[in-house]
Amino acid sequence: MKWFWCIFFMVWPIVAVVLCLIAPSQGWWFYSESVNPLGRRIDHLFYVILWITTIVFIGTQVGLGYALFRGAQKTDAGDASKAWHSHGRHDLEVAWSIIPAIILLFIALYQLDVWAEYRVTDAFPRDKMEGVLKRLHQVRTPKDSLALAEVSGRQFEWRIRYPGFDANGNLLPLMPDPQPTDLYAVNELRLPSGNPVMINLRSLDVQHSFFLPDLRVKQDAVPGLVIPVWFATDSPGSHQLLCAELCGWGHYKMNARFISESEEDFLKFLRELQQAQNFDGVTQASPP
Ligand SMILES: [Cu+2]
Repeated sequence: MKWFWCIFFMVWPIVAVVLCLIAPSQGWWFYSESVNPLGRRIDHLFYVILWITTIVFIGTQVGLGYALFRGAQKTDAGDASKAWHSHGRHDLEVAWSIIPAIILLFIALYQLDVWAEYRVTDAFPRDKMEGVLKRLHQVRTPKDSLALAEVSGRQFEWRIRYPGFDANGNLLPLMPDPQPTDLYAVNELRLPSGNPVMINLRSLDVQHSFFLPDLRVKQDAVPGLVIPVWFATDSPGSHQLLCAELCGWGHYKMNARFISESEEDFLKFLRELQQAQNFDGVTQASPP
């Protein structure tokens, strides 16, 4: 029976390691590469941690296999049914406390740059964002918001507020509070591609989570807070925008689209949105 358990406990780690080796070629970890440059760095962190845990897993399973194998061979005073007792080893216990502490410290320091760039507002790629805004806004002051849209989670949809245009057709900056000129959309977020862009994330009721899986962007929308979130896409495309927080019975309805497009197409979209929003059905030409 001892040999049965020895073999039983060794089979599953071997199956797990074989599955891990097959997984990358089958796309089981990630279905596709991230379209966001920062997302690819997050993927890299994932793989670094995966390799560390794989090596630790193989090491501990080999140790377990060795202990089971030795235990299966030993008997106490000729009685094969009795367990063999060991009182442990002090030097081994010190080693397996210090080594994990060093590994955790390495992971904590190794991911700091990505974390800071993702979450700390001072580390945001401000220059690149300013570049996009300067091309979109003819009139712009340094105090104006870096955000191009405000995204609000609400049971059960994503409400998007864009800045509108002034009387001369110039795009206005996004104000913290709603303006009469603002433009609105639901469940379709459009932003320029190719450069970092920022949104202000809010919640109008419960806690939601703004999730762009293709970009590896996930941020909770918390009632009472305005949270800046930035991301970028390499090229124009259509991506899923989900809510990743179980926020109520209609949580599944918060399945929206994020469309990244050229800056010209983004401005064209805003102008069409304005035309559709201002259409009174009588005096103006019908919107496209
Ligand atoms: Cu939600």
